[in-house]
Amino acid sequence: MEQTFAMVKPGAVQRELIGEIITRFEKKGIKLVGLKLMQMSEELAKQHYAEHTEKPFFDELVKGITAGPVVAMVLEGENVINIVRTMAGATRPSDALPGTIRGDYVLDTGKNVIHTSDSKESAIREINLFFKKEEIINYSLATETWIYV
Ligand code: DAT
Ligand code: MG
Repeated sequence: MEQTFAMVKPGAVQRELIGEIITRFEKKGIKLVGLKLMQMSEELAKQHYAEHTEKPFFDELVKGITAGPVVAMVLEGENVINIVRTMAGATRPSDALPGTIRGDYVLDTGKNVIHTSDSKESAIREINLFFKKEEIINYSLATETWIYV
């Protein structure tokens, strides 16, 4: 089964949106297989956002993601990489549709409440960056037979 990485950013923790965001994934039928509240170091932030090193907003990005605790998670389900990304909504607030997390809670690109992996390669890289193997739990949910054909 496919896995992806998602993170409730510091602003969303401060706005008390952790439950709201996780609830959306649970209601969709996506399984949480890894979950932790943590304070990211500057080093981890730079690694996580390595693809953006040369961008003009990179320093602001690192500062923002380390400004307070985040909630990191590994989510599992069919096509979960694309589905979670779609549920998060577009990067640009004016493109983020209502019903998506960003569409419902974001006005500024720099305070966009959630991170989600954008590809299979990113998902693997990010899961390994944030979670040890033993922190990812393999288990069944009784509801799975009602979620999958
Ligand atoms: P996403 O988080 O949708 O994958 P991204 O990978 O292009 O978006 O950028 C990472 C984060 O950087 C994004 O969540 C918010 C910030 N960001 C992106 N573009 C920005 C911009 N033009 N100005 C300020 N921050 C930006
Ligand atoms: Mg991205």
